[in-house]
Amino acid sequence: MSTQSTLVLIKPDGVNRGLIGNVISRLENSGLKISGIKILKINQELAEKHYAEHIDKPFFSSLLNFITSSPVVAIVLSGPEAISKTRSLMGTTNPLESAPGTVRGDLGLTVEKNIIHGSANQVDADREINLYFNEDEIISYKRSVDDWII
Ligand code: IDP
Ligand code: MG
Repeated sequence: MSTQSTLVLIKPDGVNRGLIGNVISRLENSGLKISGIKILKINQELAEKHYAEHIDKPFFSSLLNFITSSPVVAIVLSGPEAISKTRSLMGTTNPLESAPGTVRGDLGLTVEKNIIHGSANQVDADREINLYFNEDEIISYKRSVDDWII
């Protein structure tokens, strides 16, 4: 078990549907800790960097339109195995196949508008956190409840 940090986005559909609180509750309830949080509108340049791995996919331009269409909430989430734990709380990419109890399984219906992003691995997490946050925007702190979680 290693302590990790991961980047989460509540995508434009989640923000516009009023699901920010719902999604954050799910993440917080797991015991993971919010160490950075902001609302921002992703511009074209940031979107291209964020989704660079998908540049050749047929859905790339639609994905960029979607992710830049309206604000997102960006979160740095930290804790034991935060990267894979967050991915399992999110559910699989296509909400129609995501398990009930996951963010996408409970709240989504289509593969593009799937509410949440979470970094896939350690390399992506480090890269993505750097895209959205300056060092002084990430706060390391202890909660008294941590002793009951970790
Ligand atoms: P992930 O978000 O579960 O890691 P990726 O395969 O990395 O999934 O895809 C990034 C994002 O691109 C997805 O979350 C979704 O919003 C969008 N996407 C993925 N596959 C498709 C598709 O087949 N059609 C439209 N959009 C897609
Ligand atoms: Mg991905």
